[in-house]
Amino acid sequence: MDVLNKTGMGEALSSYIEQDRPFLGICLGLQLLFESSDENGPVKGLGLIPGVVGRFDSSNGVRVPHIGWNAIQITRESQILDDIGNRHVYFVHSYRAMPSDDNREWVSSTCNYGDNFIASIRRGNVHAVQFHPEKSGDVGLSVLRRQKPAQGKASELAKRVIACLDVRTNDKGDLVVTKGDQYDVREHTKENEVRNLGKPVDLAGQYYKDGADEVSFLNITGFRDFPLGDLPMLQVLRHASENVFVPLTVGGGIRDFTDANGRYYSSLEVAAEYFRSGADKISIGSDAVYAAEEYLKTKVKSGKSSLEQISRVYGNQAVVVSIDPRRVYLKDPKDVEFKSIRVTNPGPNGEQYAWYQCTVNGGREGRPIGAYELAKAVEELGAGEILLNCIDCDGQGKGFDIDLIKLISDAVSIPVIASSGAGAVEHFSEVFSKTNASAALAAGIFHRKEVPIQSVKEHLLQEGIEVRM
Ligand code: 1PR
Repeated sequence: MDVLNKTGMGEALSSYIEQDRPFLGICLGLQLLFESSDENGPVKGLGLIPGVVGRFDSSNGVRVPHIGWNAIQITRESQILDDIGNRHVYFVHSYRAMPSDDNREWVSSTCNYGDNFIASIRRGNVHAVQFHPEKSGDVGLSVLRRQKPAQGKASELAKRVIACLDVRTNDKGDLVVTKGDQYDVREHTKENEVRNLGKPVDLAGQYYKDGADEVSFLNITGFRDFPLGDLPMLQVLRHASENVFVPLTVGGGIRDFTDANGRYYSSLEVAAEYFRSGADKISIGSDAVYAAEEYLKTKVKSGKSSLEQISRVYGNQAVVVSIDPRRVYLKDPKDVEFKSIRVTNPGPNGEQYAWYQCTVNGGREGRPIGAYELAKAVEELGAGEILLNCIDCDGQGKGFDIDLIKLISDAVSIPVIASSGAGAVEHFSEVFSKTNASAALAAGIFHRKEVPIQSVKEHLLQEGIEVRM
């Protein structure tokens, strides 16, 4: 709104819309039509539609931000949305407008998430949607192209299935998708080369076609190769986003950095470059661990960490924190000051307890903080979502670490993505039935074509778990 007001565009837009000229607002493009918004505010909107944009209330039992594929209920003929009432569309936001008697003539669909909020509005040629058609796969594209989408069945927020591409430069200098066993990505051969499972842009395009609900790129050597010096990664994002119409997340190397010539780059600049290149969300690993340690030590939010700065500027729905914990078995939970749990499967020496130690630099260094403490701290610092890996399970194909995922997904009220260890379709239904994870991510089984994404979705559907088909 600041920019629109400063440039005179606010007034111009208002008179354009008043004249019923063709308009399509997306996300904030819907919210700014209202009188005001509580986000970073109150901020005055264009005031064309009665109502105030407020924050979701997590005491209604929902995780905030609202991230993922949800169903919408068409309430009135809207021309562009009439055919998508039974399909999932992609939302990512913490604030929403509510229907009321005063704005009834505008509301064309609603969505249920804790309460019924406005999913779209229409009056004459003026349309706006809270969800992202440009990220809603074929259904969203059908809205933009004014075509009829295929039939589907959607009733609530779907559990997401995410394909993850761990990316790094191999010894020949090519950027490849690789995959580790407990984070070790080198082949155990004489050459000891980096495992090469394909090209990042090609695989991302393939997973989009196969039905992935999101694609994540993790620049796994970002902690040592500064991403803005690593232009291929930005190019990967640019090319991938030309053909992938579901959300893209990118992580690796998001931190403040001073290069060899003494030029300083802020983490905000790194994130901005990732967003400009096509990322919808960025993911922070090591730097979030340092920020959480500092916060727990000082009990003060400095506002200076990459996590706090990026979430302040771009909103917490755009900031994922990626956690790389390692399980440490304990004989006695009192042996550590961190949160420990009674494990389902005892350790190698019959230990009944474990804590989950956070690591940095791709699992190379253990830190004095547990996954539980980290998750709660980063939620307070502004993370919008947690990507929960587990070094012990990574690449093992024996299933997710249910104990860990339950611990973390019960501890926070932001969405948690379960990661590491998927080896069969049953592992996905297990994680969704036994924990409060909002999404499950896998890498190896998709790269090696052992289990197609479609089979995961069909299995979940059979098990009565809502998914986007
Ligand atoms: O610390 O901010 O530079 O971020 C680095 C990022 O790179 C972190 O998100 C970290 O998780 C990731 N990373 C670093 N080293 C590795 C490695 O494997 N050597 N990859 C790595 C993490 C874990 C998952 C993996 C799942 C699923 N990979 O992303 O894809 O475990 O695998 P599976 O289904 O095959 O079991 P920073």
